[in-house]
Amino acid sequence: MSSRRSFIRNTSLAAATAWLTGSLQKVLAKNSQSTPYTEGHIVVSTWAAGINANAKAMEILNDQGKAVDAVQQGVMVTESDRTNTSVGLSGYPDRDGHVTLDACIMDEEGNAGSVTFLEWIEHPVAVARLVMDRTPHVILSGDGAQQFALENGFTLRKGMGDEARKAWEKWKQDSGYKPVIGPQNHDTIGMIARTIDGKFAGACTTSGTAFKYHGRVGDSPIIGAGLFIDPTVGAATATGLGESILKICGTHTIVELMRQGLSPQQACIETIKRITLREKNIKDVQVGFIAINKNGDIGAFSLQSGFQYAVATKDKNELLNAPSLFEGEKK
Ligand code: SD4
Repeated sequence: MSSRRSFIRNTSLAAATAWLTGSLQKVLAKNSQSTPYTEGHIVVSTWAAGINANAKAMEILNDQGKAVDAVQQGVMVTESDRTNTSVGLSGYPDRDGHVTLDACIMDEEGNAGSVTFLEWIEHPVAVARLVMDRTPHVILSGDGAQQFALENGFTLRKGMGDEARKAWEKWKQDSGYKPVIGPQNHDTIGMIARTIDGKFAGACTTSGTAFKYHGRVGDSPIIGAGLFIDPTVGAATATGLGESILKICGTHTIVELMRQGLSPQQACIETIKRITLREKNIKDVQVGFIAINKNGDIGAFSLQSGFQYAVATKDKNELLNAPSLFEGEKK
């Protein structure tokens, strides 16, 4: 075990907090520059699956499509990817064997739609879009969300992915039916876009934490936690342990910090810092944030190392390693 880990474990919260603050100052000094991309459309997504999703989103933007259509179509690529066990119907189930999906979307005016705890629908983000466009509400949940989807032409696709079923069967034998939420296996897609004319949109979609309690909803479909856009300021989205993100309204915090003048990178770091001040077992938590502002400056930061994000601009679509507070820890 690293000395840093044992230090955190064995000291009082106050001492650990002081240590973390010092550590953060060093990290800030090293990583506080946002990456500037001033020209053209920009699409940024969490994790490696973001590459294919970004490519689709860029295609739509380059075809004069709207930012909200670009992010929706972009993350739908990941929702349909049968190899992804964190997003869509091939995702890991909850502890009772239900794959329950969470998703949300926001457009250039700050309108929002969301679905939580939705079963057997391939594209929860598309349902979230209709909640935004066709209802007076922001969130529909569970059976009600499914009923709304069916009324709007979606069909049920029952079943579980093969890999997810195998993992669940193994988990049932090994776990004593107790969910353990750790830093691994986070591959949720959050996507944010800024168009050439300064408009934002974002989407976030997930099957949530593996083997969670039935009924658990994470940060991803919650506006201000998993995704937030202020049309006059910028956009942010999140991945990782939803409980930690929810407790500090992670993406809303980032956008508000950008409003106060912080760069996207500084805002992501400061928001990670808030999590360190809240969580007792910080080494067991992974959270990653990405953010973008009006100028097209991009920020990305995570608690543990291993968080990757995909950035698509005029000439490139590349996967980057985000700087993190803790280096060399498991993701
Ligand atoms: C959740 N934030 O449900 C999601 C999990 C996640 O990559 O990001 N996985 O808590």
